[in-house]
Amino acid sequence: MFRFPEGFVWGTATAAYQVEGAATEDGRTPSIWDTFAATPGAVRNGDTGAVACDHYHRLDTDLDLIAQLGVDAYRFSISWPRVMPEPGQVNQKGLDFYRRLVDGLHERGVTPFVTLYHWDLPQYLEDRGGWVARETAQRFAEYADVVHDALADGVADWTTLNEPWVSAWLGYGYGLHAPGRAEPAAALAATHHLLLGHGLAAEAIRHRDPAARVGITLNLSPVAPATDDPADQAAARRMDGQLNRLFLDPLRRGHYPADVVELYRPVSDFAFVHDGDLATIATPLDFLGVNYYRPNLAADEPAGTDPLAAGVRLPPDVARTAMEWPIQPEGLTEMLLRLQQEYGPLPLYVTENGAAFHDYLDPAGHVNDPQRIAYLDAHLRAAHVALGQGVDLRGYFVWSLLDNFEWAEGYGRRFGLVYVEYGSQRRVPKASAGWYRDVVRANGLT
Ligand code: IFM
Repeated sequence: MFRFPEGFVWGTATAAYQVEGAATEDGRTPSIWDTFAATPGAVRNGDTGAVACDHYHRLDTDLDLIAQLGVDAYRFSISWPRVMPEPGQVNQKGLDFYRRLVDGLHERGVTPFVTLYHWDLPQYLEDRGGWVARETAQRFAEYADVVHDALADGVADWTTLNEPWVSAWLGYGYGLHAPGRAEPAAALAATHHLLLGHGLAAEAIRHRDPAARVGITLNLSPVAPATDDPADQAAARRMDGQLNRLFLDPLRRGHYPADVVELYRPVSDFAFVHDGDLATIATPLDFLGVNYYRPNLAADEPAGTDPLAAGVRLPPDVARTAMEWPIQPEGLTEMLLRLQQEYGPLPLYVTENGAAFHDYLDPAGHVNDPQRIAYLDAHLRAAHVALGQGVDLRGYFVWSLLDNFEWAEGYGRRFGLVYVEYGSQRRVPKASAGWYRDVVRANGLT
């Protein structure tokens, strides 16, 4: 029996733009994702988050689905342009939605875990430079203050940012996510201002509420060289630097990794780093959230899209998800152990883990998803191995509660425990939902 410790938090998660819809209702203004999704060719199939899972109008149904899973906690994000639709303006109707969400969770015995930023920057801030502009970090702290003020009596666990690597590098470095810029120098400045925003927001929340638990969630993934060739080994070090250490080192050690700074010197003078910033960024964390999906294999690729970093290779002969991501649960054990050894001691949560597969509703009205059950089962065992080796892992959240808008991949990639039939908005819990409910009830796997 793979039992988890007493008090281990079992959860599931979503993010505002991926599920809410109601993009123009009750005062919400566009985020960078509304703009990006409206750009021809940016999102597969021209999909947008305008309706998504219509969660904004189906809150009670979705709260009941969460309750049926029997989870302890639900991780969701707040839509910044719903809460602050114009510079300096607070939208009470937007806050009211999250109040109902927090209250509805408590009524069902579920603890809310709030993420303040899951990629939906107000477009009015992007128009002033977005995360490349230092001002955005300050605006983020003000927004954190507003949300905290409205929800603090119902929320103890606050995550500032979700996956700042994705915001900075997919959004500003490679142009694959909103706002669609492809300039490494912009990605570096965005990285710094996101981390600064995290630090300022954490300080703002703690100033108001010393008992608040404040953390950040990173997408972390071990990187191995594709071959023994020293060039590939160097590429793996570069990729690990950009993906993992560029975020972990400033947050946990108060400095950027020297090799990554050297790597990017030709494109940036790092003048955006001001005195005192790194002390703010390294403000103590109450927890670190880890989003784990896959490991990476790096190959030297001087002529690739990111010649300064490395090319990604897929390991041969390894099963993959519908995202083409290789399935390697040992990577989760490896990452959790590394965090404990190199960056600990620190309470950790797996704030996201899950997989997309080609799910479909069968004629009997069921969604049978044995591959997802196998994926989650294997990753929970991998997390359990890390626990057994002393890692301070406090909880695990399945991504995601619902099938939803998978960013540049649109609705074609289904990560949910619950199937969403988008035309009718009917929800059908998949076989994995029943499996997860049993795991939570037993507090482990047999
Ligand atoms: O859907 C995303 C989520 O928004 C952030 N982490 C990864 C998930 C799957 O790609």
